[in-house]
Amino acid sequence: MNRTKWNALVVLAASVAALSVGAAAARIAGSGAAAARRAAQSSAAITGKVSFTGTPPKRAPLDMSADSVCAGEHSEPVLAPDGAVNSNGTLPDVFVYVEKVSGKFRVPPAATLDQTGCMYEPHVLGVMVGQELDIASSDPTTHNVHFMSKINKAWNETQEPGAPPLIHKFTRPEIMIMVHCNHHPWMSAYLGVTSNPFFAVTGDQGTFTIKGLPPGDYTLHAWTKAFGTQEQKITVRAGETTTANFTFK
Ligand SMILES: [Cu+2]
Repeated sequence: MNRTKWNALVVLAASVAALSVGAAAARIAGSGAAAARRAAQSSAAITGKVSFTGTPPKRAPLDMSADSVCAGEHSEPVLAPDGAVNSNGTLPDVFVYVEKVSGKFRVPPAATLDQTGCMYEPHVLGVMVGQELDIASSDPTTHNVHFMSKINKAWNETQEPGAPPLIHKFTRPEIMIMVHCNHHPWMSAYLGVTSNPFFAVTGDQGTFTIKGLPPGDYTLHAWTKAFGTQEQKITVRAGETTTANFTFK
């Protein structure tokens, strides 16, 4: 075989190899997409909006004068978060969750509760039983994180500036656990602990989406600190997204 023919053969062999690698990659990607499609077709989703009617309550500015570090982190007064209404007439910080879903579900990756500007961020959050909660501090002052649980074990722990996150898990469902700072009485957060991963918290658009739910009949709950709680019966079907709205006043 002369050199030109040999080179052509090498190029041909390399092309065949590249094609088969490409085909294998496409098959893997295809099977991933197919698995995602099958999962979406066999599970259900809920989406909705939480609205508010009436006059939004007046919210008092928080007095942070007890700690000059905290006060110094804000150039504008900070309003108490509970009772906030979004500019589009919806509610933020609503904990929406599905009660009693049978089956075993994968525990979601760690959730984070931060302390920044001597406020908890987010103000309302959820974790599943067994899910890790990392409590971080971005503040150059000392906090004392107090989980005022009634069903889970209550605890409180000091966190110095720059300290690593406090890591906790919860063993039983509990709606809701108040979180409080023993050094800064204005600091509050609310944690929902559920037995399944089917929960969401509304944001500045007041909407929520819960995906991957097994088809069935459920009770959907909406918890707010300022406006009470509501629930509604809901039926969800495989491959469908059901709309469920709430209105508080
Ligand atoms: Cu604090």
